[in-house]
Amino acid sequence: MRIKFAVAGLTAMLLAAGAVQAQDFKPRLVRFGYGLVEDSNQGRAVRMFAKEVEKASGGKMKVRAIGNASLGSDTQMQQALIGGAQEMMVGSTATLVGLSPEMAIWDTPFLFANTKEADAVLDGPVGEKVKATLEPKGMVGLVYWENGFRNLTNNKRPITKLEDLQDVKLRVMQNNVFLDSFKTLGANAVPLPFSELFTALETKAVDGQENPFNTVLSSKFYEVQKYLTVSNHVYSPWIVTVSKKWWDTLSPAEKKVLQDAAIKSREFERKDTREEAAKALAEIKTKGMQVNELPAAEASRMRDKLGAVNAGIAKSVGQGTWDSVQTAVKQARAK
Ligand code: TK8
Repeated sequence: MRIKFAVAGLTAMLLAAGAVQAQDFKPRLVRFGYGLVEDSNQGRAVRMFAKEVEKASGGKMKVRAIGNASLGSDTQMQQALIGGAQEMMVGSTATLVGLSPEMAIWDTPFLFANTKEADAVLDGPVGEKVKATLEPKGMVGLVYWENGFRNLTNNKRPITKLEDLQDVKLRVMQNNVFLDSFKTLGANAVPLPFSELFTALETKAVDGQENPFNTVLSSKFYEVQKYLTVSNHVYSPWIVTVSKKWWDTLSPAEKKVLQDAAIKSREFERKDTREEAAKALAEIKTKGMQVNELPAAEASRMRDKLGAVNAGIAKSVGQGTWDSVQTAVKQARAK
């Protein structure tokens, strides 16, 4: 009798353990930092990832989601990942260009016409190749998330034509492609970390900025910005990264939990971001911003002018990467 019960008990225990083999997981604390506020598409996806990792590791791996740039700006968090002082982060690929010049490929103005093209190229072989350039720099890239198509906001005037950008003091992300692009368009481009942006707008240290609708809403830029111009001038990816130093200490099972959860979070994040973006413009208007569409003819004038920065991007990323991205975009467009 006793033996029978003991065997039954043991079987139940094994079943409860399920696919999760306890010995494959150590207690781990994962500090996952991000720049936006908690109530944002970024925050929602980090929390979704956190839940998924805890569940899949049988509660062994605990992810602490730390938003609002509380752990530092994108570039500061990158340094913490490289040094092993922080385990994970998500941020703009644009802020990684200083470490990995290939990342500049995603800053090519008007590269993608829609999110279908972005998904196909980012998740395809070229996207993987660019992501892999982070490893020798001390970071492991897991997946790309959607930040989204960027649009202009400012306090000076509605941007209805190229010339309206003249002398607008515009905050840009800290990399040369963004700096050159907006200088080329005639703006007075000022590189600043995102974590300093709201205050810079509020104190009028800068006149404007550019980010997707979702961020204009979640970061409450409508409180300090008057005009929004729908320009869709570039698609911005976010990238989820892990400290390589820490990654190398993980078991294969632990790595798999992070990779699988990252893929699930990518699906969740893109869907959530797109749903929010679709409703965002109407909400931005109710918040009092004056919205205008950049006329197609003006968008193509901008595109022509920005052609001048493409040569610089090709040089930064290497002609091979430039060409394979162009080919991948064409293939996605033809589908
Ligand atoms: C958040 C940033 C942000 C980006 C920017 O940390 O800097 O404007 O669009 O999303 O990565």
